Amino acid sequence: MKDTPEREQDPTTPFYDHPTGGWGSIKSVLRHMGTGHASPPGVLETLWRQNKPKGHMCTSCAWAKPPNPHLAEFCENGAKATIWDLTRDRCGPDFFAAHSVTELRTWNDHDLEAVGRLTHPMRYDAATDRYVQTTWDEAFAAIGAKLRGLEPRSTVFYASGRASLETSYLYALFARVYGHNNLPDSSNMCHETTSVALKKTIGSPVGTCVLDDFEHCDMLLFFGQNTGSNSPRFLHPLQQAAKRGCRIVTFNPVRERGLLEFANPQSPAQMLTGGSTKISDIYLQLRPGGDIAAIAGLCKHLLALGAVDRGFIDAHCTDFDAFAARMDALTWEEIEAQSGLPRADLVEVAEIYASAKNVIGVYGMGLTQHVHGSQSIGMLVNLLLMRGNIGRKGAGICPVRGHSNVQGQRTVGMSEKPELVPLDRLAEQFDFAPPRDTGMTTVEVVRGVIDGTVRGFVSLGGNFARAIPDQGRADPAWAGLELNVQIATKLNRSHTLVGDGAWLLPCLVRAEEDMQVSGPQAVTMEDSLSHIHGSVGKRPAASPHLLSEVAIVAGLAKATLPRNPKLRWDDWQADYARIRDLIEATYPDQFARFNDRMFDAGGFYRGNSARVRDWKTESGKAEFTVPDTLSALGDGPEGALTLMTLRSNDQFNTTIYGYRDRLRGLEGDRMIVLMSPAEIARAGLHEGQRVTLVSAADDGQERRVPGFAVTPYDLPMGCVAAYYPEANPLVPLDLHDLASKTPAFKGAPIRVEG
Ligand SMILES: Nc1nc2c(c(=O)[nH]1)N[C@H]1C(S)=C(S)[C@@H](COP(=O)(O)OP(=O)(O)OC[C@H]3O[C@@H](n4cnc5c(=O)[nH]c(N)nc54)[C@H](O)[C@@H]3O)O[C@H]1N2
Ligand SMILES: Nc1nc2c(c(=O)[nH]1)N[C@H]1C(S)=C(S)[C@@H](COP(=O)(O)OP(=O)(O)OC[C@H]3O[C@@H](n4cnc5c(=O)[nH]c(N)nc54)[C@H](O)[C@@H]3O)O[C@H]1N2
Ligand SMILES: [Mo]
Repeated sequence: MKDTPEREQDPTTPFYDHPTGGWGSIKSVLRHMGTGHASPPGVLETLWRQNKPKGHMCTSCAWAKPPNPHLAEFCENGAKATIWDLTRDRCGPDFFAAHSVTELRTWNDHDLEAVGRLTHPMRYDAATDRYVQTTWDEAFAAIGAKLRGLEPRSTVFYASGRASLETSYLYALFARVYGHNNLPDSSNMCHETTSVALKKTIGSPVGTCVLDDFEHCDMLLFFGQNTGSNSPRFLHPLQQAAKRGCRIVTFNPVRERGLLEFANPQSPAQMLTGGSTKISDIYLQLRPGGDIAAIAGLCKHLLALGAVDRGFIDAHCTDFDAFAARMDALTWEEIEAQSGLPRADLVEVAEIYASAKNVIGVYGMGLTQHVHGSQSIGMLVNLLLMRGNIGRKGAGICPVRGHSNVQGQRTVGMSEKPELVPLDRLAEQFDFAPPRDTGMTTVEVVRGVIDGTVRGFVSLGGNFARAIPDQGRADPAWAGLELNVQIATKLNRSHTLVGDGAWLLPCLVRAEEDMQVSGPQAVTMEDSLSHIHGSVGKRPAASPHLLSEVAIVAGLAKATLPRNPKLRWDDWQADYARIRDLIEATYPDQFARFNDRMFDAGGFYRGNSARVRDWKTESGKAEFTVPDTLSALGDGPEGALTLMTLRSNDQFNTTIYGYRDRLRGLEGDRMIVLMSPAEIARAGLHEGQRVTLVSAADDGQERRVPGFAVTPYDLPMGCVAAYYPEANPLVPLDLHDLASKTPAFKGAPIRVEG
C-alpha cells in the first residue's frame, strides 16, 4: 500500500499540492453546475447514466468504459463536458442579429462558446455581416448546389473526433462518392504519429492493450500523457495498479499532479480521511523531445545487462542487430545531454524494467507532437520488443487517444490515406468508383486555404481554424473560400472566419434524444482500447430546430449527389441500425453482429493483430527501428527556448470552461508563460512581468504574441510552457512530425522578449 496522508498546500507556492481527484474535483464540478452557466434540472440524473450500458457515452476523452462501471462512472472533466453541452443558455437568431461577425471575431474562445447552444440553421449574409436564420431545406439545397459547382478535390471534409461511427462512416462515404479523399480529422493534429509509427513497426495503427492488462502489469512507463487532466478515469486502474505494487515511472518535463498522487472521489475512505495513493515511483523531468535519448539509455543498459528476450526477438522481429549496434555505439554523455537526465536515473529504471515480467508503455501528446515524434514512438516500441512486451497479457503499448471517437473515425474510413480504407469493398457495396489518390492532411489543408487551392470546407464539429499551428496566418484567407459549412453545437472562432457561402448548422449533442422515423436512435463509438460502445441520449433537444449529425450528413449528401439506388440516405437516417449493417458489411472481421453486440458490458472488442503477434508490417515481423537522431526536436536555432503548448484542467481543446488549472495550482489567467525560476533569472525577467513570445524559427515568417505573464514553475532549463490555443500562432505550420505531419505543438523554438 502506498497511501500517503494529505499534505497541506503552501499558499505561497504556485504548485498545487493536493492529490488529483478528491474533494477538489467535486468542488470544481459543482462550481460549473452552480453559478455562471445555467444548467437545467436533471443534469445529475444525466451524469448518472454517463458511460453506463444503455446510457450515453461521455463526449470528453476516449478512455475505456469498464464492464462494471463505478456508481458514478464519470470524472470531473466528463461532468464539465456534459454540463457545458446541456447549458440552458442559447445562441439563436436574436444573438446573431445583435452581433456582427466582425465583432464576434474579437471575442475570446470562452466567451464565444459561453453564449450557449446554437439553435437554428444560419447562413452568413455578407451584406449585413451577420448570420441570418435559414431553413434546413434552403441550407441543404444551397450547399448541394455549391458543392456540385466545385471541383471535388478542391474541397475538404474535416471532422473533429466526436462524431459517432454511424455519422463518420456516412460522411466518408459522402466524400468518396462526391469525389475526394480529403478527409483529415483531428487525429492529424494528435495521434497521427501513432497511426503511422505503430503501423510501420507492429503492423497495427492503434494500441495493443485492453483494460484487463492493467490488472496484470508489473511496470508502467508513462511518456508525455497527462492522465489527471486529460483522461481522469484512467486514474482508477492506475491507482489499483499502484496499490498492487506495480512500478510506475513517468517521463515528463512537467511534474503533473495526476501522475504523482490520486485521491479517489469514488472511495469514501479516501475522501473522508484525505488519504491518497502515490502513483509514480520515479518521476523524471526530461527535456522536451528528450524521449528518444532517454529510451536509448534504457535500451543501452538492458543490452549491457544482457536482459533481452532473444527467443522472442528471433522468432518475431527484424533489424534487432542494427538497432543493438546503434545503442551500443551511443555514449552516455550524448544520452545525458539530449535527455537532460542523469545516467544513474536511467540505469535505475532499466533495472526495474529488466526485472518486471509484464510492462506497458503509455504515451500521449508529449511523444506525438514533435518533429521526430515517430522516432520517439519507434524507440518505445524497440524498448518493449526487447523483452517481448507486446502481444501478451499484462503488457503492450497504449497510446491514450483524445476525442471520444477519434480512433473510431479512422476505423470506419475517415482517412485521407486511401490505402487504409477497403475501397474495393465500398465500390462494390455502393456501385461507384472511389477516388484512389491520397487526400490532404491538416497541414496540407491549411497550406491550401492560404494559397487558395482549397475552395470548399465542411467541418463536422471542431474548431479547425483555432486548433491549427501558425494560427492566425490563415485567418484572412478563409473569407475567400466559396463554401464553408460548420456543423456545430456552440459558437467558436472558426465560425467567425467566413465569407460568402458560409453556413452554421446546429446539431444535437450525445446526451440528447435522437428521434427518427423508426423511433429513438442509438449511436456507437470506439474507445482508446478498441472497444465499441452504444450510446443513447435521453435529454430533450436544446431546440426543436436541431438535427442529428447523421441527419445533417444525409441531408447534405442527398442534396449534392446524383441519384443512386444503392445510396439510401433516407432509409439510413430513419434507422441507424441500417448504417451499422453497412459498417459490418464493409468491415466484417471487426464488426460481426454489430447491432447485437453494441450494448455489451464494457463494449465489444474489435480485435488487434499485434496483440496476437500477427505482424501486419511490410516484413511480416515486428520491426526494430534505428533512430537517426537523439532529440525529437527539429534542428532549432542556437539559444532558442523550446515551447511546449499545454492543456489546462479547465478546458477541452479550444473549449475553455474556465480559468482555473486546478491541478497545476494556476488560476485566473491563461496568458501565462511557465518558466523555471533559474531560466527567469538567466533571462533577466521577473515574476508577473508581461513578455512577448517570438518564434525563433528561421523561415522568414514573423510570429509574435504579446501579453504573457512570466510565471515561475518547476520545469527543466531550456524550455517554457504556455497554453493551447493561446500560443498556437507561435507554432510554425512546417514544423511537424516528418512521417505523419502531426504538428510539433510540444517543440516550437521561441525567444522571450521582455
Ligand atoms: N480535460 C481535457 N481532457 C482532454 C482534452 C482536453 O483538452 N481537456 N483533450 C483531449 C485530446 S483531443 C487529447 S489528444 C488528449 C491529450 O492528452 P495528453 O496526451 O495528455 O496531451 P497534453 O495535455 O497536450 O500533453 C501531455 C503531456 O506531455 C508533456 N510533454 C510535453 N512535451 C513532452 C516531451 O517532449 N516529452 C514528454 N515525455 N512529455 C512531454 C506535457 O508536460 C503534458 O503533461 O486529451 C483529451 N482529453
Ligand atoms: N498548440 C496546440 N494545438 C493543438 C494541440 C496542442 O496540444 N497544442 N492539440 C491538437 C489536438 S490533439 C487536437 S485533437 C485538435 C482539436 O481540434 P478540434 O477537434 O477541431 O477542436 P475542438 O476544440 O475539440 O472543437 C470544439 C468545437 O467542437 C464543436 N462541438 C462540440 N461537440 C460537438 C458535437 O457533438 N458535434 C459537433 N458537430 N460539434 C461539436 C463545438 O462547436 C466546439 O466549439 O487541436 C490540436 N491543436
Ligand atoms: Mo487530440
